[in-house]
Amino acid sequence: MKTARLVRSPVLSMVILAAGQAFAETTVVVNFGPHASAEAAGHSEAKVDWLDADTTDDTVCTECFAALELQRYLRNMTARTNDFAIVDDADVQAWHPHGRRVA
Ligand SMILES: [Ca+2]
Repeated sequence: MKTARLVRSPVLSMVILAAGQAFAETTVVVNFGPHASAEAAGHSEAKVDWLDADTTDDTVCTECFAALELQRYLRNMTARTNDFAIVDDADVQAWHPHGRRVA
C-alpha cells in the first residue's frame, strides 16, 4: 500500500516521498497569499517590501519560490512531468495529523 506523509513546517508544507517509492500523485502545499498561483507568488519579488516589519509578503514569495524549485527538481528526478502539483494551503481542507488526508 502506498502512503504519503504530510510534513508541516513554518517554511513550507509538502507531501514527501519515502525513498524509492513511486506515487501516482504527490502534491506540494504552500501558502499563495493573495496571489492566484504559486508561479505568481514565487515571482513577485519585485512587489515585495523586503525591508518593512511585515514579513508576510516576504514569506509568501520565498515559500512559493521554494515550492516551484522543489517541483522542478522532483519532476526532473522522477521524470514525472505532470506530478507534484502545487496547491494553495487554503484549498487543503483537512489533513490528518500524521499526514493522511481526512475525507
Ligand atoms: Ca515585507
